[in-house]
Amino acid sequence: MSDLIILKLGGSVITDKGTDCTVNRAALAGIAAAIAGAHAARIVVVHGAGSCGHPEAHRYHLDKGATAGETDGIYVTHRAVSALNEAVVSALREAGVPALGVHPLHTGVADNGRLVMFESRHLEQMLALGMVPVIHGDVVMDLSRGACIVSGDQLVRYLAVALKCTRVGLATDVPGVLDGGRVVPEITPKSAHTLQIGNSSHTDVTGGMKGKIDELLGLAREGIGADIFQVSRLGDFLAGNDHGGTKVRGE
Ligand code: IP8
Repeated sequence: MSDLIILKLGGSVITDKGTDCTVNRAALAGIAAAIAGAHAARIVVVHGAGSCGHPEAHRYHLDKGATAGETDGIYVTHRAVSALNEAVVSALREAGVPALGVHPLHTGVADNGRLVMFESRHLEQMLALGMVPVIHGDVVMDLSRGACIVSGDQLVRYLAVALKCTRVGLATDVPGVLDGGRVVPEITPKSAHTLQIGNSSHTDVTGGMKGKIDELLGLAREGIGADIFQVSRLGDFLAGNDHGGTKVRGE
């Protein structure tokens, strides 16, 4: 069986984070061409929200959950990130990739901000049919808080284990994890606390680079490593070549 790759597309790669919901169609076309060229692999795409979801989640304080009668933010945020999902799926399909959008709001349940259930059997079925499921950070019903935001990185961690994936890649707008302006080649649970990791200045309700590393260290502890690289090196990552970025590994 070929590699099963979970590929996370950062929200800042596929949207312009400086403005309200602007899809970066040129970036999407390049990504779609790279994925279309990776014939051998089975791929699940997970994408972040960028400017299509974070501003809405922030505006409606979804980080604090939702209460009865105050639910507009759930609809508005899900609508924004679903529109982005449709743009990602369309770009992939235009490049000949048999992509299909999957919304976590419909298939996942969280408790206190963490996924406690996410149906993945339909994803296995899609992969068996040769399709590329495209999942995204989303608003999800939460047993304690009413609703919460589940980031693409949390989904990556959950799905990598559930689907027993062999490789995890995060395509970002920076060359890797930067410490003092230099790419950190490898991060382990032991080395992580020595790093000074900067965060984006744009609205990000799920913790930016720090939130990403925390999720990936959790995954590394479960035996699945992940690679963080600049989106321009996506072809190298998919081909299994050096990508000049950061590898997150267990001890
Ligand atoms: O961009 C956040 O996902 P992320 C999802 O992966 C929403 O952190 C709806 C803000």
